[in-house]
Amino acid sequence: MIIVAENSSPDRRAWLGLGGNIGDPVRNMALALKALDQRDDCSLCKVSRLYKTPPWGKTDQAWFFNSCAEITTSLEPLALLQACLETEKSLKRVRMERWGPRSIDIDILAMDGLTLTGERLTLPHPRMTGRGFVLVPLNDIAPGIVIDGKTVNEWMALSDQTGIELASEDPDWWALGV
Ligand code: A4P
Ligand code: MG
Repeated sequence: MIIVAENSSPDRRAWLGLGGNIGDPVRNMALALKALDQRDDCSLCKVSRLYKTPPWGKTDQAWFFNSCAEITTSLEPLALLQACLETEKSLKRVRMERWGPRSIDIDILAMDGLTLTGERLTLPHPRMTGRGFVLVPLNDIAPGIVIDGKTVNEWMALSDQTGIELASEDPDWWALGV
């Protein structure tokens, strides 16, 4: 017999962009991925390799580490945003200036088939198609998903990847040592 829980919503795939440039951002990203995976309403499916990237937007700050992950979730978009913000907070992120230094940033890049424009959440992430530090890791795990009419792989080919370096060859960088 199959029992379907009342009020359960179907799982959707979502893609997250993670980054940080103060403290120990690699450890923070690993802890964030584990924390999300431990929730009943999210499970981690794929994690990109780890990249070191020059700062975008506000350039007089330390280089970033960046990665991307694919999860499945039963959460509605705003609840997933809340889960990401709570995870950032639990890792002691303090919001200071826009595009400025941060111990951890978790952006929702896209959710399966959803387009949304709101005060608190815009999907797909409005600036993702122009950012090498998002597209290079996302291309590791989801090269074929279509964002604003082009695949991630096509957007990546059009993006500026100057200075982006692979920081670890180990695909399980996030599973180790934390
Ligand atoms: N928000 C709206 N849409 C979304 C979405 N799709 N995902 C709202 C997540 N949040 C979304 O975010 C501000 C608010 O945006 C959230 O509370 C949510 O309601 P924030 O993280 O507090 O502010 P922020 O990150 O400083 O600003 P913003 O515009 O989100 O910056 P980004 O786009 O996150 O860029 N350079 C490199 N190399 N690597 C980086 O990771 N990151 C940034 C920050 C700048 N330069 C970087 C990197
Ligand atoms: Mg952000």
